[in-house]
Amino acid sequence: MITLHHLEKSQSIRILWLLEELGVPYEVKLYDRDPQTRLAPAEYKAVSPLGTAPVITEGNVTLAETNAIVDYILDWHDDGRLRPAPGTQERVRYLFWFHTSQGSLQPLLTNKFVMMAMSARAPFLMRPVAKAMVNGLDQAFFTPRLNALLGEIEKQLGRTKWFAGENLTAADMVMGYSMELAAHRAGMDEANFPNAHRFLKQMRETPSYIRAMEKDGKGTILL
Ligand SMILES: N[C@@H](CCC(=O)N[C@@H](CS)C(=O)NCC(=O)O)C(=O)O
Repeated sequence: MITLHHLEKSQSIRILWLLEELGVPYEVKLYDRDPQTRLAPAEYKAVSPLGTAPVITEGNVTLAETNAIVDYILDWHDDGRLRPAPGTQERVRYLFWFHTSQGSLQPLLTNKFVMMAMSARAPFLMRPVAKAMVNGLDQAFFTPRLNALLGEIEKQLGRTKWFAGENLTAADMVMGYSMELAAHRAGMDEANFPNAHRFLKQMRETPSYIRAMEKDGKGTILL
């Protein structure tokens, strides 16, 4: 049986949602973040070589990396709904958004926040310099790339109910967490991104997502 090692307020919520949606038997082990560092605790880091969330274990398999875990679970438990068939337009959109989430959107968001936090924590006298460097990088790199991506998200969700088409797929499950983050921390507000916010509402009202949030038990997925 799959065990999901679930770190609070982390990308691991996507795997909890996937398992709930598929209705397969699984076990969940809950871990809180270290209160000082806000990173995963030592017992979590001991589970996999990378020490990052999410991680699953099953028999002699230990697997990290969100999208690898999604594909592993779907390889065993795919009921034909969550990965559209090859050769369809849904499949093309699915591939793009499934990989865009972890290949572009999430790294842009994570790196931007790490840079911001770094400049805020710089020693007092260095802070103006650190802030100027981070702002320069943000304007030149993070903001233009993020804006282009958020614009594409908004257009896609103006055309289709979910990312790949009219039905929920695993692309929505991985995009969902990054979308919450973008809405709360990267200026993806409702006035300018109404389709993205319709998606978020629809996600939060999906029964399997509600069950995943109940299992998580923290009431929020954001740090
Ligand atoms: N690309 C990795 C990123 C994993 C990652 O950075 N997870 C964060 C949680 S959102 C984490 O483990 N943070 C705690 C830590 O680094 O100790 C994935 O998709 O699994």
